[in-house]
Amino acid sequence: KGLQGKIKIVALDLVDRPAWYKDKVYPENKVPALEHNKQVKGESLNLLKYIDDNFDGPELLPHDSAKKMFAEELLAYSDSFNASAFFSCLRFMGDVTDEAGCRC
Ligand SMILES: N[C@@H](CCC(=O)N[C@@H](CS)C(=O)NCC(=O)O)C(=O)O
Repeated sequence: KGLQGKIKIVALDLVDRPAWYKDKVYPENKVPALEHNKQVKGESLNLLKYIDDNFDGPELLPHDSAKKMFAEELLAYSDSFNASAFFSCLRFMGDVTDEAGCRC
């Protein structure tokens, strides 16, 4: 989208998240989040829509409704995958393959 000069990216270590992120930026304590016009917003899909609505440049989401639905399904799936599998695997909390519907 060409926003490198307009949006400053702040990388976080999710395994060792700094307290200021939850306390002062995004109480949900997840990434991504975007601070714009003194407001902090989260949720990847909402952020894609927000960025498309508020910044110039190529659209991040497709206009075609079938493709848009696919993008929403993909993000919903990646949410459940991340929640149940990815982070659990990282923390070695046991077998989560049934919950995630996959082998990791
Ligand atoms: N529904 C949220 C999910 C965000 C999310 O789960 N982010 C992960 C990283 S991909 C995270 O911050 N996980 C930290 C945690 O769950 O403790 C979105 O789509 O933005």
